[in-house]
Amino acid sequence: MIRWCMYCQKFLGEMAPYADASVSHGMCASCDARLERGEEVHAETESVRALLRRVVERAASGDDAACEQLFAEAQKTGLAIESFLVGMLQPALYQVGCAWQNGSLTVVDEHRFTLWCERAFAILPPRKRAADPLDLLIVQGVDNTHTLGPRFAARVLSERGFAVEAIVPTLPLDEIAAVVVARKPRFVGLSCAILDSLPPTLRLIEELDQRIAGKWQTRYVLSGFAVRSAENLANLPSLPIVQLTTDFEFLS
Ligand code: B12
Ligand SMILES: [Zn+2]
Repeated sequence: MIRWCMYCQKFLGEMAPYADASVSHGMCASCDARLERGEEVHAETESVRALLRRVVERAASGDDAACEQLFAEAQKTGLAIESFLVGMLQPALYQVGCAWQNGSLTVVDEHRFTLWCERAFAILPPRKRAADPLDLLIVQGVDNTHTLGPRFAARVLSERGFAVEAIVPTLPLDEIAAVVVARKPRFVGLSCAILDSLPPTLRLIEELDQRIAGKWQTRYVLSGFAVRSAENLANLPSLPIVQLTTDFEFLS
């Protein structure tokens, strides 16, 4: 679930259930303080909804020109990059996934929508290559071709000041091991969008850990939509070196 401040329209972050794309309105600390001081604050819940609605409409029709325009508008209204990505594009993509799943949207529609989001991501101001040693290196879980998730995660975390790199598409194990040894990440994160890739990805982590033994020691996190949406991960074999996570708290 996505949370926005109902007063100033600041993006407040996500909260469980993570697979739920609906928007909930709360209050940010600064509006709370203003209300405490008795200052007048007008609840304004419509502007973010309206922008989100237009993002969904334009993305659905594959209107490339609107892509830059809507990002510019988002910036004009003071939306940070994280708010645009996680507060707007991500819930829109989650909704598209549901619509595709329940048959109200075709694969072609879904591809058009995704391409639009790729474009919107590509027009973000460029970011510098993260310096080594990395806080987090994100690589794809086994058989995961969903590349937006790991790239969004890396961008959001670098906006927050962490040294994060996401490498997509999938790399062979030897290449992953070489990058880990070279870039010395505190954490290696595996991204899984589909449930079926969780068990083989745990095995991949075990192999990777053996491969880098004696050269670099790191910790592992497993995340992505598969982890966020799973109702029950009890059947998943537990691996002491791996932490399953639905958010970015492990970094702080
Ligand atoms: C776009 C899309 C595709 C595109 C991907 C294009 C691309 N370049 O990425 C394509 C068409 C390739 C695709 C293919 C498939 N897809 Co698909 N796809 C989607 C869709 C609609 C959006 C994905 C997305 O970009 N989301 C937005 C991103 C930003 O969100 P996110 O991935 O959750 O990432 C965030 C967090 O999870 C986190 N995060 C992600 N990775 C990591 C890693 C670390 C370390 C950390 C800390 C955090 C983190 O940070 C991100 C930012 O907040 C989803 C719906 C959904 N709910 O996500 C379905 C969805 C993921 N796909 C699904 C399926 C079934 C498939 C296919 C099997 C369909 C098919 N029959 O061919 C194939 C599988 C391909 C494969 N083997 O991977 C299902 C998965 C169901 C399941 N639970 O297993 C979903 C959920 C749709 C649905 N509702 O059924 N898909
Ligand atoms: Zn506020």
